[in-house]
Amino acid sequence: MSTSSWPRITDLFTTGTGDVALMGAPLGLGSVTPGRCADAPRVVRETLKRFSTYDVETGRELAVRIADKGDAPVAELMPADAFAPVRDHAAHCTASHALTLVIGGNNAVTRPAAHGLGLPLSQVGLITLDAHFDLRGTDEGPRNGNPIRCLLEDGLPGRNIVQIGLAPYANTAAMHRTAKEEGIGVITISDVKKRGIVDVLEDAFVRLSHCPALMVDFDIDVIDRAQCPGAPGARPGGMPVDMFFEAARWVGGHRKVKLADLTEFDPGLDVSDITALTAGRWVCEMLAGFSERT
Ligand SMILES: [Mn+2]
Repeated sequence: MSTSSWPRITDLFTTGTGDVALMGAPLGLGSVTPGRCADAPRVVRETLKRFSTYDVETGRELAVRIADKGDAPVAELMPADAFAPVRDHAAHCTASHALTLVIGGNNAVTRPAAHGLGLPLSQVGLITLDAHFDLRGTDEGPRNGNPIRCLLEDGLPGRNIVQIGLAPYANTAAMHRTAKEEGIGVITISDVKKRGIVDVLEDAFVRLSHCPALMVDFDIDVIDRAQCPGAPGARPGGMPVDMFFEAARWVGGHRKVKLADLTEFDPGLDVSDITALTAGRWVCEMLAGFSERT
């Protein structure tokens, strides 16, 4: 199949000015469960060759130009040392693009990515789709289990945060208490399944209406493990993958969203490319949402 007869998402990549910036943050060290999250940006770019630009559901052809801004040089670094490189790489992207997609890396990339918006944290709203609060202690420095705690300590107000998809028996009572005390919005996975993701996201955007800029952390472990084997933290009973895609398209469509990250994809755990193809489709859905921005 030639490029011309089967246009691929990768054909939308440009070395010139793009509408959307894509960057990798191959941070693999500092995970609660050691693994190969650092390989994810490479695998996602490779997998994007398997996606066409045509959405048969809407009859629309994607025509967004994607500026591939390469990877932040963090593959061998611990999260503390990766902070400045990821922040600066993200800042370079967000300064000249309406939307930046950050392919992690473990969830420790979310903290520097938030700083990469280049705004005071008081003006930043953060939505997480994640099975976990990520409020572990910071005694041993930043890790993939504590980016939200780190951001609170950095000065991100709890009322600027909404966490969606929290899983039972995957978090502690102390974390839940902290989230409530800090004013974080908490929506469990069963709440999302009952209400639907768009209803939940609409509420989250109202709650964060005081924030001029939003970022969304898509921790892929929010997805049901059977549909997402390549994420160490994913559990049975998680979010249906269709709901994850619906969320990506909806979020991508909103002007206030300046950055979205996809974290915790570990290609070393993947089965039959399920998670790689999920990550690739996430990029497509973010782009489709972006295309519909008004
Ligand atoms: Mn997480």
